[in-house]
Amino acid sequence: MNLGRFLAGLGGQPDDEVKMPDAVREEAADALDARPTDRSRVPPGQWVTRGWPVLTYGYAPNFDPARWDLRILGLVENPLTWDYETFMGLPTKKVLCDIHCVTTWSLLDNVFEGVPAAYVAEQARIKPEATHVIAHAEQGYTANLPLADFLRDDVLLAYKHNGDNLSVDHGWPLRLMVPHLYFWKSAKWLRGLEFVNADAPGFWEQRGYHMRGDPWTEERYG
Ligand SMILES: Nc1nc2c(c(=O)[nH]1)N[C@H]1C(S)=C(S)[C@@H](COP(=O)(O)O)O[C@H]1N2
Ligand SMILES: [Mo]
Repeated sequence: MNLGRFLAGLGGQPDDEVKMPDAVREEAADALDARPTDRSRVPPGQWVTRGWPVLTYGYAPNFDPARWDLRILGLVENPLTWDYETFMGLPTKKVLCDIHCVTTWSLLDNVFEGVPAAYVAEQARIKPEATHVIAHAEQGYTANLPLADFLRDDVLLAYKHNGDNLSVDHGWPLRLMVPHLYFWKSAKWLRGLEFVNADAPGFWEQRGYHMRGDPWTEERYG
């Protein structure tokens, strides 16, 4: 959580952050950490983090808007390739959600903004035989998910978090956000969505993670 935003919420200005004596800053941070956590929002085996860790296999790729595209392919009536400018003009929405990582941290109260997955599915016109989606990211990272999970109205192709553009480490320019499943399903640096008629394990699923990954029933390993 951003201390400036926290203080602004208390009636101060974000600018106070730079002028604030250390003791005051620490007190404010302690007050923030003492906020009671609503345990009913934390799945079993998870603990709440205040910061947002980075978990990347490999390294964050370079982004060149001139070469970037997003492909919607597989079992669709209308395969699509969006360039960066066109994609950024698509309708967006904001989703308030919690993140649950299989490594046991949860980050509550995130506002992500991006293009709804359901909008993408509607534009591409999914064929009735499609049952699953494979998210394709830079450097060959993939994640599989059931079509029904993809089509939920809180799933986004996201590029903003709490009002700011995603950082490169968190997936800029685009990541999938599937808040109701463990976070490895939310592929960073998303470049394609492939609709298929059989489930097939993605990057982490091939390495032992669960094919679906529901945090509430602890679907951690397959
Ligand atoms: N392309 C790509 N997407 C990825 C990953 C990755 O290594 N590469 N890691 C996954 C895992 S295991 C997690 S927990 C989250 C971490 O996202 P964060 O670094 O923004 O916290 O991204 C997921 N998406
Ligand atoms: Mo993860």
